[in-house]
Amino acid sequence: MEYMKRLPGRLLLIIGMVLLAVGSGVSSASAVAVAVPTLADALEASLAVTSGGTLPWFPQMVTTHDGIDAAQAGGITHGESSFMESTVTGPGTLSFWWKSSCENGYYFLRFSLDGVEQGALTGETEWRNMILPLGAGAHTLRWKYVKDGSGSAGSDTGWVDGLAVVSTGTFTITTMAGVEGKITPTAMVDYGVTVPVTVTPVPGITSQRSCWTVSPTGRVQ
Ligand SMILES: [Ca+2]
Repeated sequence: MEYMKRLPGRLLLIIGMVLLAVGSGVSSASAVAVAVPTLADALEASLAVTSGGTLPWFPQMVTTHDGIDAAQAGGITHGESSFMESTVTGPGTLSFWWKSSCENGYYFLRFSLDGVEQGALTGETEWRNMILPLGAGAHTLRWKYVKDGSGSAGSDTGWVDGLAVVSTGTFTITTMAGVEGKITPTAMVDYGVTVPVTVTPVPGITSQRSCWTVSPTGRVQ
């Protein structure tokens, strides 16, 4: 079997597990999480994510970019705000998806990096991808949904999904211990490069639980 993969990160691991489950005749539903315990999980981020303001952000599974889960701003009222924050380490590239549904020109979902606004959404938008270069060192990310003194429109909120910070450089794909099949190549690949991956099951094995990791894991958040 040949699959075209985009690397790296937890998404790769999840997709790999799903594809292998499908290939072996096992239901793919068993590989998809049904619970969303934290904001970080909803964002697919191996980061500490905090929230504050009048009401905090929360994970939900209704409006998402990845079809699974996303973070949503708290249900605030006029003159209030709800923010979500995280700290990441560069150098690398920051990427996330965001979307708003609110009164155009009056309510805003704003994103700031180290206290400097990098962009804002207002009105009804589709999911949009924000990509920013990160310099070396620690950086503070903040998404803030802000309402003015009156009016309301749409779902009256904002969402964020698929938060990732990827270092520049190359990564190694390595099959995990206990594998019942083989994934090739085990090779160095550049982030953002799509490569064919061949999955070879062990003869006689009908239930494959193979998966793989990307290293150095400490550089993929
Ligand atoms: Ca998600």
